[in-house]
Amino acid sequence: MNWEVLLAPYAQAVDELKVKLRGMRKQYENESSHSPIEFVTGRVKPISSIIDKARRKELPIDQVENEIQDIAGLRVVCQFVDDIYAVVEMLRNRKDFIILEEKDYISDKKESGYRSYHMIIHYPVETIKGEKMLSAELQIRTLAMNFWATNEHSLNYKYSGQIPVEIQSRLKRAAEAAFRLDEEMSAIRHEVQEAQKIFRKKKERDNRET
Ligand code: 0O2
Ligand code: 0O2
Repeated sequence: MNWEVLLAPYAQAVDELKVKLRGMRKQYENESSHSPIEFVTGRVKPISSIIDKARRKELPIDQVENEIQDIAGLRVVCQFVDDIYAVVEMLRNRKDFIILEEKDYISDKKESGYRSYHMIIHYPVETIKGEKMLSAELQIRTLAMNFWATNEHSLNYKYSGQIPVEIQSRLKRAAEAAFRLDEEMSAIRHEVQEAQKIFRKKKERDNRET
C-alpha cells in the first residue's frame, strides 16, 4: 500500500475545507456580527489509526477508502449549542459537497457521554488525473463538548480503550456538567454577545487610533 499516494488527496481536502470553513468565520467578523464558528481544525487520520480501525472492523486494506469515512476529518467548534445548528444549516446549503449522512449525538448522546453533531460528506478534489470524490467527516461541537471529548480521547489512549469503570462514571458526570454549562451559557447568551460586541468595537477603535 502506497500510503503517501492514497492520503495525498485527503490532505488536500482537509486543507481546502479548513480554508472554506475558516472563510465562513472571517465573513462574520467582517460584518461585525456574532460568528457561530469559534475555530476550525482538521487532520488526516494517522496511518496507524487507519490500520487499527481497519483491523477492528475486519476490513481488507483495499476497502479502507470505501469503508473508513473519517480519513479526512474537520472539526468546527462553536460557542453555543444553537450555533451548531446554525452551522449545520449553512453546511446543508453549500453547493461544494454532498451530505451523505448526519448524526446528532447532541440530542442522542453516546453511551460514553460523548456529544457532537457529525456529518459525513462527499467532497470532490481536483487531481492531475481528474476529479476524485472522497468522504470526509465534519464534527461540529461546542467548546465545552470539545473540552470533554479531548480529555476523554486522551484517557482512552492512556488506557488503550479500556477506561476503568470508576473513571468512566466520572467522565459521564463530567459530560453532564459540560452540557449544563452549555445550557447555562445559552440562557445568558444575549448578555455574553453584547459584551463581546462592545469588546470588538473597542478593539476596532483602538486599532484605528494606533
Ligand atoms: P490529538 O491529541 O490527536 O487530537 P493549522 O496550522 O491550524 O492550519 P494544523 O496545525 O495542521 O493546522 O492542525 P489543526 O487544524 O490545528 O488541527 C489538528 C488537530 O485537529 C488534531 O489534534 C486533531 O485532534 C484535531 N482534529 C480536527 N478535526 C478532527 C476530526 O475530525 N477528527 C479528529 N479525530 N481530530 C480532529 P492533534 O494536535 O493532532 O492531537
Ligand atoms: P479518532 O481517534 O478521533 O480519529 P466508527 O467510525 O465506525 O468507529 P461510527 O459510528 O461510524 O464509528 O462513528 P462515530 O461514532 O459517529 O464517530 C467516529 C468519531 O467520532 C471518532 O473517531 C471520534 O473522533 C468521535 N467519537 C465518537 N465517539 C466518541 C467518544 O465516545 N469519545 C470521543 N472522545 N470521541 C468520540 P475515531 O475513529 O474513533 O477516532
